[in-house]
Amino acid sequence: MPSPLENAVETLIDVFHKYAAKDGAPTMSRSEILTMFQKEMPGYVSVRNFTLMSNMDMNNDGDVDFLEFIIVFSSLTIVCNQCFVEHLKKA
Ligand SMILES: [Ca+2]
Repeated sequence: MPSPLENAVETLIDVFHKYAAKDGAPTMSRSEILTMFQKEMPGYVSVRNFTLMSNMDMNNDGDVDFLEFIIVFSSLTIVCNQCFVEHLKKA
């Protein structure tokens, strides 16, 4: 049985390929990214995330590959951890 951390890694891979596969390419288009955020992260869909989304395509080739996807979600995890730590300090 996979551990929670193993599940987290597998989930990132599964989610990327679930949405990247919609148009048959191994990358995510802008519309696939938007659909992913709306379906997988409805609590995170905001102006900030749309800005984040527009920055996901780091090499400006029009699509988001797996490396770009992982870099963004690593950054998002760092920000969420900072919020979590600040919340713990106030508690
Ligand atoms: Ca790209």
